[in-house]
Formats: sequence, structure tokens, C-alpha cells
Amino acid sequence: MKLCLFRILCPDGTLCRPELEPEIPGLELRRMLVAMVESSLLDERLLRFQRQGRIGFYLTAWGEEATLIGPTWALRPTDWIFSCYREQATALFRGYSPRTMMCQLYGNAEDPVRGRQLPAHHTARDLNFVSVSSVVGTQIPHAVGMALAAKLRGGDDVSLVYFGDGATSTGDFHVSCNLAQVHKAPCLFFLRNNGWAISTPRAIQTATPTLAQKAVAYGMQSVMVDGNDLLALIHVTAEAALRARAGAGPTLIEAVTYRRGAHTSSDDPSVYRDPSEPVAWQESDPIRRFRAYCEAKGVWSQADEERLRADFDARFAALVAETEAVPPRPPLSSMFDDVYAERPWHIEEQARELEAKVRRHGSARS
Ligand SMILES: Cc1ncc(C[n+]2csc(CCOP(=O)(O)OP(=O)(O)O)c2C)c(N)n1
Ligand SMILES: [Mg+2]
Repeated sequence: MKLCLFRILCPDGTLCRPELEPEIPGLELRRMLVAMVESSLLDERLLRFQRQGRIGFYLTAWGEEATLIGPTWALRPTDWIFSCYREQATALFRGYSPRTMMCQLYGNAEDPVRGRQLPAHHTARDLNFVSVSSVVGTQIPHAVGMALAAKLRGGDDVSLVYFGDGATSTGDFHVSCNLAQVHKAPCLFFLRNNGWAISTPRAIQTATPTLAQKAVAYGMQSVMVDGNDLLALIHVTAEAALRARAGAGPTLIEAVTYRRGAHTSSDDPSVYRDPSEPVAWQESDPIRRFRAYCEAKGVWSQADEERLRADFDARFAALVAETEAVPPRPPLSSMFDDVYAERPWHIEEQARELEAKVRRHGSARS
């Protein structure tokens, strides 16, 4: 078990472990940098949209972008991802359509979950990106179950589950660690330790010096990694996935990072957090670090950055126009869908009753 913070890139973007530098093609380095920058730009725009009342709720991932992109890059597209709720950029990086993302945020007629989830609770069945469950920790046993199912099927898919430091205080986390290790489930427990669980700081979340060491009690492998170092995250995820595919069981990856923004659009950290804390963490910003690395490798430049930002603005404006042209609500009748594979008689009856009422009284919904 490694309890020191594993790192390949120093905060200034130079290599502190050159012997571990992965061989990644320049185009892929660019693709990951673009995904991280776009995540941060989307967060800016969409938080503003929440303030304008265009969407009801939003979660930013400022400061945690590397944790969303690196592990996903290190997996195969067929592996399963169980997200927490801050992993919008992960879904997009896997191929989630920006239009679907926007429709989900608006809860409009093209929202794949038909307005039944909070905004920013994405799901993409075709990408093995499983629906967000915002009840803290509940996605962890789901991921272990999926990993066990993959093993029973005889393939070598793995599942990766994102969760936060707060989730390590739930029963779901502990039963999942135990079950996964006993049955050698090919599951990667990806813990984004961002220092806060809404207003609860890491220091009073648990009495152990690290979160990674919780794995010891379950006989599970663990590693503590700099969560703002994209290359280190790729390294530890690839290593854990290799072990899991080989039948060696799960790994707990504690990625130490920082939640620079508020918990959600409904939160105000100024009432519980020293404002100098997020400023201090800017020093180890994951985007700044990886950008410096890419610039030194000659695969990114200031001109590229400017082009990306201008292009993003144009694409985002078009996306908003497209989204706002979609009917604003899912059809009323859709409330009866998706619960049963075949509608039972009592649901049919309710659907007919609703139809008759709407015919008689009209509908307030568009
Ligand atoms: C079972 C349960 N308890 C409480 C909440 C309210 N809640 C939502 S997010 C959250 C904090 C989670 O913090 P963490 O796991 O560190 O994830 P982060 O938000 O920092 O990414 C809490 C307490 C909830 N959604 N579910
Ligand atoms: Mg947290």
C-alpha cells in the first residue's frame, strides 16, 4: 500500500518522475486538455444560466477536472462508469452529446430522463455511463454489482465508481469495500477527496490520517494520488484496471484534490469556509499544470488556447439556441413510461383517466 502522494507532474508542469512519463500521442494530450478547459468554461456558463433561471440547479467541478478526464482516458470505452454527480465532463469525454447534456439540464422534451432527475444528473446507456444517484454513496454497491456481473459473464470489463470524501462515511462505502475484496470484484473505487462534503471539512469527516488507509481493513489495495496531476491519475487508474482485469480484485484510489467552487448552485461556502483556501489551491490547478506540460511538449500553444475559447463561445451559443427551440417540457403522458416493461392494468387505467381529464379541462403544460 502506498500512502505517500503519488505524483508524476509537479505543480509547475515539469516532470518530477520522468521515468514514469507515459507515452501518449500528442493528439490525445490535446484532446484531454481541451476536455478539461471546456469543462471549466461550461461550468462558468452554466452556473450563470442557473442564476438566470434558465436551469434549476447546477454543480461545478472547478479544480477537479483532472479526476474527471484522466481515469476515463485510462479505461476502455466498454468499461462501466458509475458517476457521483460532478462528472458531467466525464460523460462528454466519453461521447455524450452536448445537445443531450443541455436538454437534460433544461428538463425539456428531449431530456433522456424526462425531467425526473435533478439537472446535471446525466445518464448515457450507450456509453456505459450509469445514471447519477445523488443519494450519497449509493452508486458504490451498484458498481460492485456491475463488476461482479462482468466477472460472471466471463469478460474482462471493469467498473469505476466516482464518489467523494463524504461518501466514505456511509455504510454503502464500507459494505462495498468488503464485498468487492472478498469476491475480487474488478471494481475501481475512485475517491475524489476534494476536502469538503458540503460544509463538512475533511478534518472532521473521519479521524484517520488518510482515506486510502480505510482499504487496509478490507485487505484491499489502495493508493493515494495527487488528484490534480492528470498523468499520475492515468498511471494509477491503468495499473488498477490491469490488476482488476487479471482477477487481482479492486483498488481504492484516493485522489487528493480540492473543490474550488460551491458544493452546488444552492450553496454559499462564504458562510463556512475561509476564502483564502480556494485561492491557495489555485497554485496546483490541474488545468494549469497539464497545459504547461503540453506547451513544453510542443503540442499546445497560446494561439491554440485562444482559438479553443473563441470556438467554444460560438459552439455554446449555437447549442443554447438549439436547446431553447426544443419544447420546454416532456409530454405529460410520459410520466407513465419507463417504470414497467409492460404497463399493468392499473397504470393503463390511470393513463386513460389523465387523458380524459386533459381533454375535459385542457393542460397547463405546453
Ligand atoms: C444519504 C445522503 N445524505 C446526505 C445527502 C446530502 N448531500 C448531498 S451531497 C453531500 C456531500 C457529499 O460530499 P462528498 O461525498 O465529499 O462529495 P462532493 O460533493 O465533495 O463531490 C451531502 C451530505 C445526500 N444527498 N444523501
Ligand atoms: Mg467532497
